[in-house]
Amino acid sequence: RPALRMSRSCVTAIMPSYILGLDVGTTSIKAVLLESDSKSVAASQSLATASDIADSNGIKAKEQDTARILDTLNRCVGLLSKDKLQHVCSIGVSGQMHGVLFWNAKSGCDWSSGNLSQLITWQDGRCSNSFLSSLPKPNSHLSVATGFGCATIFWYMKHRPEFLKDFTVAGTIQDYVVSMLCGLDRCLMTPQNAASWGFYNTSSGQWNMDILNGAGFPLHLLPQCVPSGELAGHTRSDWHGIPAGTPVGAALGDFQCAVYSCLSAQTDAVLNISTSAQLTFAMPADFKPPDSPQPESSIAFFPYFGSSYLAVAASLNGGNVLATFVEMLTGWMKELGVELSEQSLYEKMIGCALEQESSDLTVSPTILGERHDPFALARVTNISACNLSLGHVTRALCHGILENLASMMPPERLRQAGVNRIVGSGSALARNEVLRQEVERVFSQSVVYGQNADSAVGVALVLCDRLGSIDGASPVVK
Ligand SMILES: *[C@@H]1O[C@H](CO)[C@@H](O)[C@H](O)[C@H]1NC(C)=O
Ligand SMILES: *[C@@H]1O[C@H](CO)[C@@H](O)[C@H](O)[C@H]1NC(C)=O
Ligand SMILES: *[C@@H]1O[C@H](CO)[C@@H](O)[C@H](O)[C@H]1NC(C)=O
Ligand SMILES: *[C@@H]1O[C@H](CO)[C@@H](O)[C@H](O)[C@H]1NC(C)=O
Ligand SMILES: CC(=O)N[C@H]1CO[C@H](CO)[C@@H](O)[C@@H]1O
Repeated sequence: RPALRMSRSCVTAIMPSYILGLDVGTTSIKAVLLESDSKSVAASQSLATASDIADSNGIKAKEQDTARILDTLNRCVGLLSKDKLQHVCSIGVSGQMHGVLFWNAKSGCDWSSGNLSQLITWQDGRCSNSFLSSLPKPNSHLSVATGFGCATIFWYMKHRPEFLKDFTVAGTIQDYVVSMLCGLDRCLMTPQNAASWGFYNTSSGQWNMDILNGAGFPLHLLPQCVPSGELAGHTRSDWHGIPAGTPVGAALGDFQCAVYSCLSAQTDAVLNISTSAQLTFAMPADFKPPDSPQPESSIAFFPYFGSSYLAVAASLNGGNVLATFVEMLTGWMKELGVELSEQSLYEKMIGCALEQESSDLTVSPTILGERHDPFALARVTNISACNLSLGHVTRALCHGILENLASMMPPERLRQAGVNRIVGSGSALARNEVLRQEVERVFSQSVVYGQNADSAVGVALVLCDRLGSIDGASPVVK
């Protein structure tokens, strides 16, 4: 059983002490040092992993080279000051959810292990809809999609059973990092990551053992669950100057940690608009999720800390819609023999929309559909001869992005949940004033900017907040 108590060294140290937060993302690794008293970021490094493996079998695989990810992680931590690393008093790890990799318990406690699979990521597309519908129905409020750990394991079971024979342990990439740091001979997984694999009941905190067993699933590959916010163990040796015996938190989900980094009150919601867009808030403590998956619902409930949940409206259509619009315009201009860079076009376009305060033109911008409604593609309506300027179209496009999000998570619903403030985050919001104006127009809550959702900072904060409740339960919503 992992040690549940936090070392007191963080509290009593005379030297400033730090918490190392690591995020193993889809494209990059981020490492931050959080000063434990002030909770401020003292240092931060990030490196691209460039670890994608080409899909040579034509099975729509999305895989990453695990050795490369680990090498990048080690290089990234190595960029932090040795001086500060020696005063790290705990380590938190978050990372990309849903994905799975396999390793071997016997060789498992070794960074240079030969028996380590590639990472099959959340973007993997090998499980077709017909394959997914051949799987048993999960006893969970979350449905199973391609790229989810359990679906991927089912796929190997059916198509390449010999592959699984080489491995005794499975987990997400962030779980693997924790296993390596602590020298564990198995995988410990929090509900945040377990729920992202499918076939996990978040109410009982258990895998769907009977259902999986009935389908011949290799049960020995299921990780052992520990509560989110608990420790997985202690570092088994010195690592980049961080002393052996440093407590390590069980790995968390990147989404929950990103939210944790900027959700400072139960009455806040987090709005993130970068490539895609998400609006999230913490449900009241007594909330229980529905009894079965609700694929047609625009709101999903992800386990947070303790028995609490985040309500999430995740739209596929965010900054990417504007990027597509800019591409379309530059494409047209090129065809017309006019050269203008995307950057200057973007700036001009935003300038025009700032002058056009509103428009009767209506753009429903869902060029990618939405998960709950994949075939509802984009539409432009209410077109009149006077509403066709670039300012009108851009204004309507930005308004449409927010209207779409508000249709998925109505402002009224936020109000009922007691949310009175929206924390705005993400690159598209940061660089686009029109989008910010539309947030304030579409939602009645007050909006604050400037806090950027960051998983590495979030996971360090989780560990830090645990220090205040050394003998207490898992961290509550701050
Ligand atoms: C999960 O387990 C709980 C407690 O055993 C049960 O009440 C619930 O119906 C199960 N299923 C879901 C989807 O929560
Ligand atoms: C990997 O594990 C299998 C099964 O335990 C073993 O037969 C094989 O030798 C291992 N390979 C390496 C490179 O360690
Ligand atoms: C914000 O969106 C980006 C991509 O669109 C994602 O990587 C990041 O995790 C999101 N953060 C939150 C808090 O949802
Ligand atoms: C369509 O445009 C007209 C005039 O420009 C406006 O009066 C009307 O409210 C618009 N309809 C919608 C649904 O926006
Ligand atoms: C906001 C805006 O400028 N709306 C104009 C759209 O076009 C109609 C005529 O078709 C005008 O009356 C509106 O003022």
